[in-house]
Amino acid sequence: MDVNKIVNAASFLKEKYSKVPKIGLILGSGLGVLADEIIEPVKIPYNEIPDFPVSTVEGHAGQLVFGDLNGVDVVAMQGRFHYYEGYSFDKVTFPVRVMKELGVEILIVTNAAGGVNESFTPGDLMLISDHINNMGSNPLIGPNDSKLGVRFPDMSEAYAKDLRKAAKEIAQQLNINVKEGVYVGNTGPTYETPAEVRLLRVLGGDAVGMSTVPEVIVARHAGLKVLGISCISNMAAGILDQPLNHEEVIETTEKVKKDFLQYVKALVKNMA
Ligand code: R1P
Repeated sequence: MDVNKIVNAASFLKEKYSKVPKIGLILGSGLGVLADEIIEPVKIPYNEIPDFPVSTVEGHAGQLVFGDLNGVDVVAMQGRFHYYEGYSFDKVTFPVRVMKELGVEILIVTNAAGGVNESFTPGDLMLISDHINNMGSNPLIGPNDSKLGVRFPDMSEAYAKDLRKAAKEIAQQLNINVKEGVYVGNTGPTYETPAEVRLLRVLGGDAVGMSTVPEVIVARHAGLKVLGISCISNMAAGILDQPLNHEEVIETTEKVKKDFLQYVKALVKNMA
């Protein structure tokens, strides 16, 4: 990871938005609507930001949105990058490095995920308690720049306990039913086979997707606190007798929009 590129991208963004965002949000498939809630938004398309990749997946708009979300200065990624798009892990996680450089302290990472835990229902929100890196590699492989973080980062609390505790309390106050579980990150772009889903369940996975894990590893390396939320967009393969497709993923996120928006806005306010 080239520190100069991180500083350069952050300097470019600081010229467009002079306040310091305290919270960064990565909005998953179909969940980008949250950025539309930002007041007086400053929107910067990814293709204008030096060294930023561009979004290629449906449901990922492809811009950074800075501004006030429920009284808090934030920066939101309306669209994320995935390893299966052909981007290196360095590219996939570059925005997290840039957020850190901008002054972000807390990262809220969201995604659409398949339910592996059979007690889940499509449309459930799940707080990520932990993750399993099943992507066959790690974004920190390569020389370590100690300016960015330590060589061997601790991952015993990848998703901050205090943030999760507060998030559970807020869900109760809002009367939103929020599950908790382990997210498994696969590379995709294929959805899993039924046999793979059975394996992931044995391994302790509750939900599965193709993102989040590299971003969270880099966020922890950079010293950011992380809260993760999955939207269970469908049941993973083999649980229901039906094929999976991305349209259904987007449709389900559309259905939970109201709860998701209300919940994340309340979380942001509480964190500030
Ligand atoms: C598959 O439908 C897509 O939805 C999820 C998967 O990771 C995959 O990209 O997207 P997000 O993880 O970006 O929410």
